[in-house]
Amino acid sequence: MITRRGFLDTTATGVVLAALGRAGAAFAQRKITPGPSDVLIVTDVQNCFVPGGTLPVGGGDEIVPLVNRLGRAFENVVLTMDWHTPGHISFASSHTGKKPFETVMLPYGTQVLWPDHCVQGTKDAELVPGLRIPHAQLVIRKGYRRHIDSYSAFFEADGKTATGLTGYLKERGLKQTFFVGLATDFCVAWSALDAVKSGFTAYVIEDATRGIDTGGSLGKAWKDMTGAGVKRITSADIDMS
Ligand code: VGL
Ligand code: ZN
Repeated sequence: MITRRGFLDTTATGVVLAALGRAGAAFAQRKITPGPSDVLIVTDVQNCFVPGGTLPVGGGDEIVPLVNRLGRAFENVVLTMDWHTPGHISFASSHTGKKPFETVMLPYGTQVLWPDHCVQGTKDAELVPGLRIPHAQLVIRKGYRRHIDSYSAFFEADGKTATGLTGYLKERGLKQTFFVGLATDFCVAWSALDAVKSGFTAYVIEDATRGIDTGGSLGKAWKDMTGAGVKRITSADIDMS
């Protein structure tokens, strides 16, 4: 649900805009008030991706308070978890002579290789203890097949094996997806791109994400996302009052 603040707005912002006159009104930011068909998708806020974890994303822990605040503004929240088998194909340790952040060619395409991370059932794979969104309704685990990775919460890395999230969101009448979490350039970007492909509107709340940025991946991810129609916003665009 999108509301536009007007001249008759009696909030502090409205008063300031009224004082600025027409010029001010032109800059009036529309805020998004999350409603019943909006869903916040909290991507992989797990111990593995914050400092101290096995694949730490710089500043990954810094987003947690903001993610919690955003969570309170959304009645619908889905959590995702990267959830790999031991010896997963995305681990450099599964490929002789390969080091983390190198790539290999797999039947489904190029795979970046990672340190062993988010192994099923380990402390490393748990949601970060500071994450407080008790009303989250669904946890989607992904990347749980040994021979196929899944950055996206919608489709595994072959681009066609569905996780079930599309059906879940559609059956619940959820239409606008808002992404936060880790990492901007992998699981957040791939999920947001697939959300658009599956017919959802997709927003990425940039200040509630952090990127890995290996080999130019962060710049490429934003280019791909904005090119596909993913909306790049910040938490200031969301009405959290
Ligand atoms: C992720 C690399 C490997 C992510 C998951 O959550 O962005 N990145 N596995
Ligand atoms: Zn992974």
